[in-house]
Amino acid sequence: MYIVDPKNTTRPPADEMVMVMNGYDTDFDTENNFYTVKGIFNYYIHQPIEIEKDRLIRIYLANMLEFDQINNFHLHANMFNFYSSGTSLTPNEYTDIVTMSQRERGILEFTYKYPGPYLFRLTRQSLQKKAG
Ligand SMILES: [Cu+2]
Repeated sequence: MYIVDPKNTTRPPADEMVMVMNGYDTDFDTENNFYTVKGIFNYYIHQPIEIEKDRLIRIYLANMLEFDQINNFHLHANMFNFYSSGTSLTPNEYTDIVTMSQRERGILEFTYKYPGPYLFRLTRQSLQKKAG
């Protein structure tokens, strides 16, 4: 994924990640048999992504699905600001689900206040602190 920020503007500080939605046609019948985020089927069910409570999270999301015309992404127990194509600093909508056509991209921004069985596991340590 190639990210281009708007010229002369900056988004607020956040822990950022890239998510690419795709699928696998394992029997070559031009229909997907498995759907994934970042390539590994059901990976985040057992390995939730660690995020910091109340920290702004930014996901650069791309739908690279083949064969299916659309795909969607949703959060559990939370809402997010969605910036279609990521070309503006003003969100297009505040929602808990976004439906994207093939090759569509966008940016999600959200925070989590409460722990729960999500795609994300809340921690007190941010991703940036761990990386540094
Ligand atoms: Cu779900």
